[in-house]
Amino acid sequence: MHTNREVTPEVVLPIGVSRVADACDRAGIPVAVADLAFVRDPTKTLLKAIGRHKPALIGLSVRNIDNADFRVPVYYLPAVAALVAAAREVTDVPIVAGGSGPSIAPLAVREALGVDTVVAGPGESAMLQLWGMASTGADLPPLIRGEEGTVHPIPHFEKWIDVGPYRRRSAPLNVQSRRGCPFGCIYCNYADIDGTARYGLNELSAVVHAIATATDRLGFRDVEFVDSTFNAPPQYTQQLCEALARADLGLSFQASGINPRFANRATLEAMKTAGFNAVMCSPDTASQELADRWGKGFQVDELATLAQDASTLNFPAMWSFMFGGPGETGETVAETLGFIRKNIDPDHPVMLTARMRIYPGTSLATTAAAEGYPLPQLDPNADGQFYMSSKVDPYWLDERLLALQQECPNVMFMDGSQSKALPWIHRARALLGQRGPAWTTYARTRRRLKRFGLDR
Ligand code: B12
Ligand code: SF4
Repeated sequence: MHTNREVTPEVVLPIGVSRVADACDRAGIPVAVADLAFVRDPTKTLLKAIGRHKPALIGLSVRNIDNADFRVPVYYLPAVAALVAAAREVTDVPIVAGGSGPSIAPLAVREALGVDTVVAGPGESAMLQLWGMASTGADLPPLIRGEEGTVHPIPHFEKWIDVGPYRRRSAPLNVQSRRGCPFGCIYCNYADIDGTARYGLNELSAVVHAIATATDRLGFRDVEFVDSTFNAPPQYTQQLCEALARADLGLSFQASGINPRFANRATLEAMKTAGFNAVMCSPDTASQELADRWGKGFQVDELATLAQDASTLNFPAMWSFMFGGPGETGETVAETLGFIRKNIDPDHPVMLTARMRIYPGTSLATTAAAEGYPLPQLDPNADGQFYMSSKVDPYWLDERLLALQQECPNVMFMDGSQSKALPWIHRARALLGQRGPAWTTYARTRRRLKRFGLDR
């Protein structure tokens, strides 16, 4: 069952659950997927699906725990827990939860949802194991860790869900070419979700073939790489771009997770030639001291070159900076703000966040605990769930960020991406056949609004 109903900043095709369903299908296990993303009454849809398919095991895909946004926090798990409770009313078959949410805090999510078992990491082989146990009537363990296994770049979405509503909301087709990230930034849990910190690279020909055939079958023209880092390892990225360029599929590509360390001009050029029309880059800081301390693995001059190259190559880029992490001081805040003003193209959106969400198992959680923060909770509204450096006055910081956001039309806060207008903008863009992410027009739109005095 696909439980993610979030529609901002964009709807996302359920790649994880579709991949798990594919794995069960390949193993000869009968599967059906209930997609709750757009239904009016998710409980009703769920109960109807249970009545119709009479499952022997129910698997829930849980993507988001929360939105990691200090200003406007959203906690997603209570809605999923309500679904579990409703299912329990009509069936006593085991209920399993997997996805990035359960991978981040497996046993806490198990408790919050009231499910029997959680799968941490990749779910393909884990679900087969659980099916094996359930079929023999054995008790399922509370937690099972998924193995890395083969990365299937694009699942057979159409076998499990109706992709039409996603396409009509401008969702790109998501593809994963590699798993894992070895960088180890202090707040990051991607290695837990991917089940590995080492890169698990897919065959280039398999990735290109999957993209060519899936876009053909499903009618998507925008394709988004959901790899934890897209441009590392650099040689693989270069070869992937060359292979995409050779295939000349007439598609638009996007990628997030661009690490400035390897994003040289040649990489950007190769991406452009391949058909990339947008990238998201999260340097988080432009202070060298903090980049080192936060484990970001890049030099600030590499970041400056990347910003310049993206600008001169006219390559739409969205930047994300996070303030208030360990070691942040007034000086480092000023450094990063100065960098944004000086180096980021005024047409490229910059997303600002103040305070770091503390997820369990990260080195940030250890730092926070040593400084007296309460234990990490799933609910972002609980006290002390966002880290703030004691060397910065939070009010001063918020004022500085607000001043930048008001001064620069390309600067936004994270909650800007939760705007209620966004779903309508996505639909309009799909109707007009516009390609690429909606944020590419953010700065221009705000400049226009400012001219007419309509911008706050
Ligand atoms: C790419 C990405 C995005 C892109 C998505 C683009 C797209 N077209 O899909 C964008 C930038 C739009 C985005 C937005 C958001 N994202 Co995001 N995103 C990611 C990222 C990097 C990859 C996700 C992905 O597709 N992975 C590939 C798939 C194949 O893996 P998977 O879904 O995890 O599935 C595997 C397992 O989890 C498991 N599994 C999945 N389902 C099931 C079901 C069962 C039954 C079982 C057994 C197993 C299982 O098996 C699968 C196959 O191996 C992850 C970080 C990461 N490395 O996972 C964050 C991540 C998923 N995002 C996150 C968040 C918070 C968000 C936002 C809420 C941020 C915001 N405030 O706007 C939004 C929400 C968007 C939405 N509508 O839900 C969090 C979610 C966890 C949390 N903190 O609560 C993550 C983990 C980042 C983080 N560490 O905080 N995101
Ligand atoms: S580079 Fe990105 S994915 Fe890798 S550890 Fe850092 S934040 Fe996580």
